[in-house]
Amino acid sequence: MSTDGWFARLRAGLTRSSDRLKDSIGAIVNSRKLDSTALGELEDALIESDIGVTTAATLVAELSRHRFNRQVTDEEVRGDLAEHIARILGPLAEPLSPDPANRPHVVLVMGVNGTGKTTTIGKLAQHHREKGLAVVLAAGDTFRAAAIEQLGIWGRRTGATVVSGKEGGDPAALAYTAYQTAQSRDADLLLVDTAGRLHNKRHLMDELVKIRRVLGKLDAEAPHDRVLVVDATTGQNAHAQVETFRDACDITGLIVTKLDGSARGGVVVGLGERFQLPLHAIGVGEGADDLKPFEAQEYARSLMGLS
Ligand SMILES: Nc1nc2c(ncn2[C@@H]2O[C@H](COP(=O)(O)OP(=O)(O)OP(=O)(O)O)[C@@H](O)[C@H]2O)c(=O)[nH]1
Ligand SMILES: [Mg+2]
Repeated sequence: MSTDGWFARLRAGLTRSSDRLKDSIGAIVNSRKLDSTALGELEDALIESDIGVTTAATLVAELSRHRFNRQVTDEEVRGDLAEHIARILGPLAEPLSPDPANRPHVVLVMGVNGTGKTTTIGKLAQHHREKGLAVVLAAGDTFRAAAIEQLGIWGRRTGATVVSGKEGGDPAALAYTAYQTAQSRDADLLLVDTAGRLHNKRHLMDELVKIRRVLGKLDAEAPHDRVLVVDATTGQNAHAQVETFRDACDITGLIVTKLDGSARGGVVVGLGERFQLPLHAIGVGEGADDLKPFEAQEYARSLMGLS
């Protein structure tokens, strides 16, 4: 899809977030001076949009440096905020790109239940298949039979090879087999799906650590990317998820899904500023083409309802 098309889609997807911000910023600013009361109210509005307490304070401090006690329009305020947000997130925008030296390049995809892991793997498979890469998918969520079937559908749809085992099987053993399959086929990319829900969180983390350890036996650097998928609609809860997975699984980057239609699209800003992890991509729908590389300026302007 063209860049313009994507931008329009993202802007449409973030409408619920941006409308809320537009309304509240409009009501606060509405051709009055940007004094400390107005700045305080702006900070509250940013917090309510899930940007996060610390980040909202940073943004308002920046705004105050340039505009304190000046007469401003709400569009100027949104423009300034978008610029500051783009500056925070710009250095974090880093597409997921398999290193051709890795045969295969292994991406372990993690996240709590329902965030969009399996769908994201399908979208990544689609994207890399279109670029001509040989892709293998490992059905590492052995907890549910439906999860194995769901990945199988993505495999058929994208022409990726799917390696799956029995329901209840050992995911680490499955990942091991999938790696061997990928290697024997000289595949470029191995995407490993994992369960989101197990008997408890400890169990889940232990399992992920084990998958990582087993893959590391085949290639000391594998899994090369350890990606956490978070769902934007969970808002501030996403922070706790990043913290947990970072500590247990040493995650190397984030993908944020469901930015379409969420009123909590601001969460990306706070996550970026706080964790300083690469933002690989964002999900803006359920379809195969609905994953796009993260672009800071495009996102920031969409969030602020600017074209
Ligand atoms: N609107 C929207 N829906 C999405 C997006 N990504 C995933 N979904 C939907 O979210 C639901 C859950 O997606 P899955 O990919 O099954 O999530 P999962 O993390 O694999 O879930 P578990 O395996 O149960 O942990 C599905 O209905 C997806 O179609 C997105 O970017 N936007
Ligand atoms: Mg899944």
